[in-house]
Amino acid sequence: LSSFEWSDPLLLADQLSDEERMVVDGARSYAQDALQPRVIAAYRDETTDPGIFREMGEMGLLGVTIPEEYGGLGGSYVSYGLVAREIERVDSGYRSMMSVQSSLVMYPIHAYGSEAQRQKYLPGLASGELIGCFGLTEPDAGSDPGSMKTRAEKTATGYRISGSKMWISNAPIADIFVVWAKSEAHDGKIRGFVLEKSMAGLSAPKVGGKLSLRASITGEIVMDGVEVGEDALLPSVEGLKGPFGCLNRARYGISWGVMGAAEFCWQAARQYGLDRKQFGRPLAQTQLFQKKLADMQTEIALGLQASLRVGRLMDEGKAAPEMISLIKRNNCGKALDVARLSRDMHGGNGISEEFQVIRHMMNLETVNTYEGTHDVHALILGRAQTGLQAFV
Ligand code: TGC
Ligand code: FAD
Repeated sequence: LSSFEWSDPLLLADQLSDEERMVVDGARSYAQDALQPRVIAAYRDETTDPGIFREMGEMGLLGVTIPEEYGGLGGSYVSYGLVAREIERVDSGYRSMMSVQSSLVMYPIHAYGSEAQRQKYLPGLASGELIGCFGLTEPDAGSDPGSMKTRAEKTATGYRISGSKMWISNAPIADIFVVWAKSEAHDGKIRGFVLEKSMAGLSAPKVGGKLSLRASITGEIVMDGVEVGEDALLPSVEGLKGPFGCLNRARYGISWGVMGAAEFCWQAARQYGLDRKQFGRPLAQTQLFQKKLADMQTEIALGLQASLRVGRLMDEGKAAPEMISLIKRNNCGKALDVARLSRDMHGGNGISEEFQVIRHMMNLETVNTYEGTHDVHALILGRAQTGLQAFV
């Protein structure tokens, strides 16, 4: 038998291809060299630097799975997940910026857009020259997006869109808005539209007062009779399966991302326990401390294996949405447990920004809620195994 590698207990690194390992190295050095030094102040001051999109674009971290002809990397879903893990090791808000751009803006334009829409938007989104956002949630339609009120009325040349979206990542700094509305010209079915910042009647005020995900700006999208041409409609999808097709990708990426945040919290707790002495010995030499470290290591190792498995299935075209619910739900819940334990194991220092674990803990509260709450994913899995719908 080989020796045990405590930081990679199931040897995930050995399961990656050379290309995937290169993606990890690039994403890790960018995240640690460029993002880590600014995150403490960005979180404290609630500031989002739009330049981060251009930096990520230069590093090839936007649209990892989008073909190269549109500016993407043409990479695998496993590579996309590995990028999410490295970025979220620094902060869930930075991963949010990356995953909205990649899975919720570039993916629908590529998968459901016309060739003209792809040519017009994807290269700029891939380079980070353009910033995108995704508007599904509304003030009165969160877990139940089918009850949205936003409407698209038919006009002589296109559509007039009215309604408001709430809790939209990137919205106040976005150039491109992928929004979902019920379209009267399509029997009231949900359709996707690509709006641009300069359009009359469109505004995106910032949502203030967030005590979580503070390094990622969040806004409303207010659409007061926004007039668009026929060319703003995403032609190739209708119904809720449009936004859910995007959410499948983003939820999958989140399952990797939160394991990055959890790894940070676990490794910080281990180091703290080795450095800090109480009762004449390192905290790490106590049974309770070691039990917590063992729980963290175990959940992270299992969570990463599950994400890798689903990623490989996505790359083979064999993944089902329920698999993604399983890993999104479980990995978010476990990451939150790990962050809370790490906060506790740091004692008083655990509440200080300097030690960073409380920032991860606060962020993970959001990640456990967005893209389908922990309980909503339980209901999806409950329905899949009983055949009984418990939402309504
Ligand atoms: P339901 O009847 O289940 O389905 C309606 C139609 O949608 C299809 N569908 C899917 N298609 C592809 N992938 C999936 N995962 C799908 N889930 C459903 C389904 O086949 C059906 O199609 P059709 O052709 O028969 O009409 O719909 P429901 O209204 O009963 O939905 C219930 C529920 C709870 C599953 C769903 O509404 C849900 O998942 N709610 C959670 C909402 C959510 O996740 N919102 C996310 C907003 S975006 C966001 O949070 C971004 S944060 C990003 C960041 O900053 O990182
Ligand atoms: P609700 O749906 O009102 O849920 C409240 C509680 O009720 C939850 O615990 C939920 O699990 C529970 N619940 C709901 N329905 C049921 C049921 N049937 N049975 C039992 N329990 C139930 N949305 C976007 O469209 N784009 C974005 O970019 C985006 N970014 C976000 C960024 C942040 C920082 C946050 C906080 C949210 C973001 N969201 C975004 C919105 C997010 O997806 C929603 O907040 C989420 O889907 C939950 O909706 P809600 O907040 O309306 O909660």
